[in-house]
Amino acid sequence: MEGLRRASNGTLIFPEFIVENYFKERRKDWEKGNFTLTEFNLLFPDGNKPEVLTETDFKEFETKIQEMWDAQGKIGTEIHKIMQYYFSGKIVNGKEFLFRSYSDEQLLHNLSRFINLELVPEERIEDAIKYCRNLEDYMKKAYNSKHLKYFSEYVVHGEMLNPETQEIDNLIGMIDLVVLDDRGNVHIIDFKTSPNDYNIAVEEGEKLPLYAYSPAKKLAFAY
Ligand SMILES: [Mn+2]
Repeated sequence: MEGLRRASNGTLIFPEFIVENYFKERRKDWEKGNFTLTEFNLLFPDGNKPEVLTETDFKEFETKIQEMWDAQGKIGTEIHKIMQYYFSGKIVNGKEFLFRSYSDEQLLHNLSRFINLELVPEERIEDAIKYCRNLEDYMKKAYNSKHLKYFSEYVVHGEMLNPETQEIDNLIGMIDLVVLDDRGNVHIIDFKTSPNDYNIAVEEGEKLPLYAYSPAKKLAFAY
């Protein structure tokens, strides 16, 4: 798998996340004793940061952070699953679950059977359900439609010219949610999950505070 490149100079359109580079950047801060709040809570759960940090400490930090990312990735996948089931339902042993038409209570009960509750506890599933209901209402208003058709995990594929090799490459991708409105317009929705709350009240004209974004996503663009 390769990222898309600019035809003009062959550089990647989206920066690639390179773990070694990320930790090289973070290490500069750590050596000065600077940790993000997330890092501090993860690496020093008792609240005590040692005065002197060793090579062994830094290696351990990297392992712990990578373990946290793995867990967050799995949680993100479960959340995407909830959204998918909500909009498209699920067929199990020939029985169709039309989650969207259920009451909130029924929905929670039935969804919980298919979600790893150790990764996503029931309260978070409830949040996700609320989010889906709001998204549905929002889309109906925004797209000025009474009935929307949903296509989850929609696979798209096609050919493109690879500017580096001048050969035709096959591209394949998956869209989280394709929505078809009353007038036949197609809308593309991509779900994003974050361990931090994006719903922070911000004064009009003010920027979202930096801590609202995952430091890893932010730093991917810094090198
Ligand atoms: Mn997504």
